[in-house]
Amino acid sequence: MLKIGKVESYIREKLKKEKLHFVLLDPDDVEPETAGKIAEMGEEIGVDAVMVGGSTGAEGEVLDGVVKAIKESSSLPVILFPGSHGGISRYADAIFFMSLLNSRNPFFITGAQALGAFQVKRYGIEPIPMAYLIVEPGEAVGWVGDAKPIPRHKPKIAAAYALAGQYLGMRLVYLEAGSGAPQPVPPGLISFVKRVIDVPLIVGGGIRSGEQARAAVKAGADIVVTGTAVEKAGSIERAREKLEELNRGVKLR
Ligand code: 1GP
Repeated sequence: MLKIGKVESYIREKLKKEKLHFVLLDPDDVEPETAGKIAEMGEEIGVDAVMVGGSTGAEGEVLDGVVKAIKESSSLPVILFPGSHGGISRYADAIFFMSLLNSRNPFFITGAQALGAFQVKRYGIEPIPMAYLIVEPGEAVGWVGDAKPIPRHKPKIAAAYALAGQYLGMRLVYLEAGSGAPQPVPPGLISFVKRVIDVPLIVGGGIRSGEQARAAVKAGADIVVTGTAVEKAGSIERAREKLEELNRGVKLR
């Protein structure tokens, strides 16, 4: 069995006490300097990890630059969130080794994973096996990943995929509405999935307010991911306010 590494242990330990908030930074949207500042603020505010990735252009030097800047300015774990095997950086701590289970294209289910596996091993990046499920509308990642997005009013389909992921050995399930989605994953769908699976549940896409973050947690999300709301806040000061608001939403008991 794949050993549980440092970052996954850190996540598991923290989850015994509280719900977690991960900030997603897309190297295609943020400069390394800004990424570093957001990570530094995130650490002060109580964010638990930084995810780095995106569906388009988050590769090579651009990706390395952002990962390095985050590592230099904070001690939060940096977890890669790759759009394909191109989304690997040797400077990251861990990688969500994810399979887009509801893609129509085998490349996103096992192909990119095979192409990236040796790189992950060579660089000693910690792989964390994760089932990745796209819920409507799916946004860019739904289109790029050739997904058949799960209808928002069909929680049972989401739960069936999530359970299949768990039975395939994946240790996390991620429900994704897509970055910048007009609405987050519906709370009813989150709670249905949560009732069926035993592994931690991650929810992201379209969460812009503390209230929405809170609603996701109340419905059963163990980890909430926010990206656009912080990245597009307009200034570093506003990004801090937004991060604080979102973090309060996740951490409030
Ligand atoms: C996208 O779930 C993440 O992969 C975050 O989405 O950018 O809408 O916060 P947002």
